[in-house]
Amino acid sequence: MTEWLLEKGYVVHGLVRRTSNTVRTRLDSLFRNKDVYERSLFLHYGDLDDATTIRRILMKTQPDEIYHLAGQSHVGLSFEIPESTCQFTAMGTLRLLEMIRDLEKQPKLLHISSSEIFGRPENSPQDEQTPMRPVTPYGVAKAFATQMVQVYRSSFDCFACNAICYNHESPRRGESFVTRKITRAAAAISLGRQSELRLGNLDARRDWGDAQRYVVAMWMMLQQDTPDDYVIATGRTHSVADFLQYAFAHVGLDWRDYVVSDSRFLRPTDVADLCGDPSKAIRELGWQPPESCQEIAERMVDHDVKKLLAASS
Ligand code: GDR
Repeated sequence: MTEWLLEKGYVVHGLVRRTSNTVRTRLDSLFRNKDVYERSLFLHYGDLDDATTIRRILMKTQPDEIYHLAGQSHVGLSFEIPESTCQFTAMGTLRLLEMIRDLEKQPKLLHISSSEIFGRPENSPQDEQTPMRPVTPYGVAKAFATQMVQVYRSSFDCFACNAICYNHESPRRGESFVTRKITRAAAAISLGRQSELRLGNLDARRDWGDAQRYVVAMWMMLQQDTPDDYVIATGRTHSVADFLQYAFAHVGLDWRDYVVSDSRFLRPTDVADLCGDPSKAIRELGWQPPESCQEIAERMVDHDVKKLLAASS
C-alpha cells in the first residue's frame, strides 16, 4: 500500500507499534532509502488503543485519506485471544471513526474488512448484499467494524468505505498464514532443510488473490465521489490441498510425502468455503481481479527459495 501511494506522489504517514525489535522487514527498503524516508514517508509510533496519540497524529498530519489495515488479523489466533482481537479490530475502528467525526476537515477513510464477516453464508459467491454471519471471534470483530463504518457514513456523513477483502497473498505474507507456511516449507524441503510440514484443515476453500492488485482496488475506492462498500475478490476458489499441489509441484515434489496432519492447527470453527463476487468493483471502479492462484503460489515459492539461499550464502 505504501509503495503504491508513494508511486502516486503521496506523502505517507504510517503508524508503527513500539516493539523491542526494530527490524521491519516489509518496510526495510523504504526505510533505508534516503530519498524516501522522512521526505515522503514518515513513521509515527502509535497504537489503535491509544486514542490520545492517534488524535495528536491526526491533528499534526491532517491526512486527506486514511487506509485502515490495522488489527489482529490471524483468524485461528482470535480463538485464543478474542478480547484483544475485539479491542484492536472492532473497538480500534470505532475509536478511529469517533476521532474522524470530531475533525474539522474530515479525511476519507477506507476500512479493510474481511470475507470472514460472511462466516457460513447461504449463497455463493458473496457480494455486498450478503448478510453477515460470522463464526469466529475475528469475523465478529470485523463485522462490528464494518457495520460501524456504515453507521458513521449514513449517520454522520463521513466519507467512510469498507473494502471487503478476500484472502490476498504475496511473498510478504506472514509465515503463520497457510499460503506462506506452505511456500516456505516447499522451498525449505526442496533445499533439504526441512523434512515435514504440519497443517490443519486441508479441505478449506479460499478465494486467494494477489495482494498487489488488491491494494489498487483499495486506492480506487477512495478516489470515488461517493463512499461505498466493495467486495474485492477473484470469484474463484481453491482448497488448501490445491495450494499445496501448486507449491510443491513447482519444486518437483509430491506434497503427500511431507504433509502431516496436526490437530493444533485445527480451529474450533472453520469457514469452509468463501468465494467473493467482485462484479461491483469491476463495474464501478474499473478494477481488474488478478490472474491465477497457481501463479501466486509459484511466485511465493520462488521468493522463498531465493531467500533461503541468500540467508546461507
Ligand atoms: P484465513 O487465512 O483464516 O482465511 O484469514 P489462513 O491462511 O490463516 O487460513 C486459511 C485456511 O487454511 C486452513 N489451514 C491453516 N491455516 C493456518 N493459518 N495454519 C495452518 O497450519 C493451517 N492448516 C490449514 C485454515 O483452517 C483456513 O481454513 C486470512 C487473514 O488474512 C484474515 O486477516 C483475512 O481477513 C482473511 O484471510 C480474508
